[in-house]
Amino acid sequence: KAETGISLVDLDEDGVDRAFRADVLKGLRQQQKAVPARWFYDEEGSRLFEQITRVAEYYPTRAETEILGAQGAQFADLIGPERAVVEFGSGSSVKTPLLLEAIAPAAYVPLDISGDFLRQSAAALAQKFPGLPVYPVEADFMRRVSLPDEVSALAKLGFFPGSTIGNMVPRTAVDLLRSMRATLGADEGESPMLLIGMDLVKDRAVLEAAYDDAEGVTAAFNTNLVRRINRELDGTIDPAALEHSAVWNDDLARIEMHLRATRDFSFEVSGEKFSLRKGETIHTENSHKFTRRSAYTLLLAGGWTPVRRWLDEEERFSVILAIA
Ligand code: AVI
Repeated sequence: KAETGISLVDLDEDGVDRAFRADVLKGLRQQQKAVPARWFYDEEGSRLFEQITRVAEYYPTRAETEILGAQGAQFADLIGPERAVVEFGSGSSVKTPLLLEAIAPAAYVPLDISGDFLRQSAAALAQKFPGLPVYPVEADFMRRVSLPDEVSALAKLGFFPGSTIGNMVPRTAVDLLRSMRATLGADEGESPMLLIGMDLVKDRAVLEAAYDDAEGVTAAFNTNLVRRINRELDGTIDPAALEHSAVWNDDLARIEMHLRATRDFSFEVSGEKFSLRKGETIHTENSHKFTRRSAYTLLLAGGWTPVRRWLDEEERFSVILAIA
């Protein structure tokens, strides 16, 4: 990347992201074809996700923003002003300023794997909060990250909004929660805290609509993955032969997004041949939903003790403060 000369993306001699190719080929060879949801977020995918957060049926962003706006005084009370806020994923346009305004922290450290996106949002926040030291770190936060020396003496508050934890299966979510403990220095100095957004189990119809909006934005977001595979990995998948599907899996308490074949067809990706029968799917995303107990159990398994929990007026979404 231009400013650092370092990029965390590993490209081969043809400029193909090796991890993307490996994940897609491995996933397509499985009996139940699957591609990890992290590959949704190319430029177009990130733009479509932004658009999803504004569609009528997709309530999580609005509900969480409502909580962050309403509970500022309590956050300030429980968290105090002495901590460095470490955000896992770079600051979204509205949520982060609400937290920073509420607690007026000693420093802000956004972590993101995408350097460009990170620098953009760090610059925007530095402008909005002129007195606040901002130290962006380009890193994969699924592993332990070393934080800048400038914040080593400060206690930390991790911030992980959006219910992004719900896009991981429990064992990956627990690994991440443990990595966060390590990143935030759980075994040194003052115990870190974590403020995390977790979406709630609710009526199936409300959940399925949130992931299959009438405007078709979520469908476009799902199908964009196929366009990305075709473009970046020499894919020959006919997007018109796949339809968007979002179904509540009640046993596992998650919305599953799939792309379902509307006819039998064959295709290639990176020179390898695959086929789908009519009705077969490629599994593209899980979005787990939580109850109070399942959220607390997951946090405890990851080394975090819940301190307080807040809901929006309509009780659709939760924000939980926990301590290591
Ligand atoms: C980013 N993540 C929390 C979103 C979710 O709700 O699981 C991604 C998303 N997928 C479809 N719509 C939104």
